[in-house]
Amino acid sequence: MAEANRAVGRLLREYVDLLKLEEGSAQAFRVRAYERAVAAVAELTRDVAGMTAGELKAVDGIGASTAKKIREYVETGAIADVETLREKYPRPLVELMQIPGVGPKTVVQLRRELGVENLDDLKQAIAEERLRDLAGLGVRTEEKIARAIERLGLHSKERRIPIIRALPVAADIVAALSQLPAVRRVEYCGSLRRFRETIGDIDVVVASGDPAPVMDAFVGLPRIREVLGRGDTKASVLTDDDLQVDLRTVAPGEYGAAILYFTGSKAHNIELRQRAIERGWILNEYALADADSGEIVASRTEKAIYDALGLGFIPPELREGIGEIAAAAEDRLPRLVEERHIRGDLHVHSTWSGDGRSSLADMVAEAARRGLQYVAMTEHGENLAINGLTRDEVRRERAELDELAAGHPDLTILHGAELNIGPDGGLDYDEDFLLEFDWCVASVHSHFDFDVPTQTERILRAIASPAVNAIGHLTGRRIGKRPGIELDADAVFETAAATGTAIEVNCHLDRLDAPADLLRRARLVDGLRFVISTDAHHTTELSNVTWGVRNARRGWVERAAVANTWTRDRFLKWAAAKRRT
Ligand code: DGT
Ligand code: CA
Ligand code: CA
Ligand code: ZN
Repeated sequence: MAEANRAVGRLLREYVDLLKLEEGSAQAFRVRAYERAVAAVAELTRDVAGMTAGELKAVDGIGASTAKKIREYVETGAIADVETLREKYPRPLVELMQIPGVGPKTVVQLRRELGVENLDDLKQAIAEERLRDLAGLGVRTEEKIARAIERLGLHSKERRIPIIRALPVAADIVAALSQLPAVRRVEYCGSLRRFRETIGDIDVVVASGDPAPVMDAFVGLPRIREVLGRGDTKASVLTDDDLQVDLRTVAPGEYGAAILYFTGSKAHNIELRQRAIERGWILNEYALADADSGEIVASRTEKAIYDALGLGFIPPELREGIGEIAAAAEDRLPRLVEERHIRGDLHVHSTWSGDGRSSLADMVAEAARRGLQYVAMTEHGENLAINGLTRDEVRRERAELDELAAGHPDLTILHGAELNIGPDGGLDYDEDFLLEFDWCVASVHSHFDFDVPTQTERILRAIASPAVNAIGHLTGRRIGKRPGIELDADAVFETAAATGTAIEVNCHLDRLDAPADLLRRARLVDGLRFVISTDAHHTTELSNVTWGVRNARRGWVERAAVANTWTRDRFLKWAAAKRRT
């Protein structure tokens, strides 16, 4: 996506949040209008920087005032209305809206009546039991908010950024630096390269024989708000949306040692260094070298260093110091899934669903264009208000799919559904109707607050249905925004394995669900299968498979356990087997 589109998208998203506070409601007309504009900009294939106001206005979802703001950004690098509201509503106040149960109206009320300006103020007000006396809140709400703060792990001191915010910024920086003639290699490292779901700061490493122009270019990148520090080979900056980026420039011959060191994790590095010491070597960010003579053993590539230490290459997603080094030493690292292994996508929406944004024909064509061998179209079930399909609509979609299939002889199209797991584990439609589908995903879309036994029970009941092939986005979390449901994951995995029900790895960057830590437990369960599915609502989202694969890798999931790496025949036979039980 063009740099300007990304920047405009971010500013408009920020504007939406600010407007919510200004209007005191998330449903206000202006808020809705700009939300549509954000979605429209995200889907634009043209660079907004080259579009006239007239062309912008012609885009579905972009009105006259948005078009004007976009032009303003392109011409001046800022949007005055956003700046004005930023003054009025500082970021710590805006961020309170991330807490489930705290909407714009509540934030405004907390500020007006209790002087709450940030998370610390809010925590203190809760500690003093002052929320319960506010109109419309009460003890229950106060407790709910306290619990949400706790479960989200919102600590004001150690602020972590959801990966969905950090990754595009890092990708832009890497792309910009890679254009420079002085740059030989460049990569983002740190927790982002390990694919942690939240990021403290972004670490970028460059190989260059001539660091000065690289440093100049880095601190001069667009959207840098502040230069925190700058030396000959090191610099730290703050971006305009408050992300810290550290850059380190090294000689090309040290690049492997540098990216190894800056990828971490710290625990992984410490174990590696210990292994080096046992061999009479030292390992640092410059090289693996002999402790006495200083002679370099390896430094140019990570692989050379791992090889010298008697380990195979350890993929970054595994480098957490949780047994991966011992596993590598004994040659029993998991055989991880890779994007090129993926042959099918088993969770895809179209405009038949209320929240789908590309037509059925377009989604199927894109799946074919991407070279998939099988795809399941899984619109929402009828119990999901607004977005779900009636029985009649299901049948009409099936007819349309039958017609589309003729145009795509190399793609097997499954007619599926994404069912809603009800509060008691009930599903949409009825069992006979469900068994007419080729494939069903069942997901939790409501009642996130149940206790562990109730939550677990409802999912086990869904798994018991012969129509349910996979459990979608297992915890329902939105990283940094909504904590997942609490459940007995091991019981779910055991039952899923026993019944031939897959656990989905949802590819949305703000979901990455099931989370990697649960996947590490799941992968130990005999016979449990996974599907890595995009849950795409637009053609562009089919490419999100990259993120699901990286999350599965972080969860130590083996390729062999991922059902949509299998050949079409094997997959179809397996999927059909459960539906016959
Ligand atoms: P973050 O930024 O909190 O999400 O996590 P990281 O892992 O990106 O940590 P960061 O940015 O503090 O440092 C980047 C990498 O540099 C880290 O993963 C390992 C390496 N590193 C930093 N400090 C130390 C240290 O004191 N000892 C060792 N062995 N490595 C370190
Ligand atoms: Ca970092
Ligand atoms: Ca750092
Ligand atoms: Zn879905």
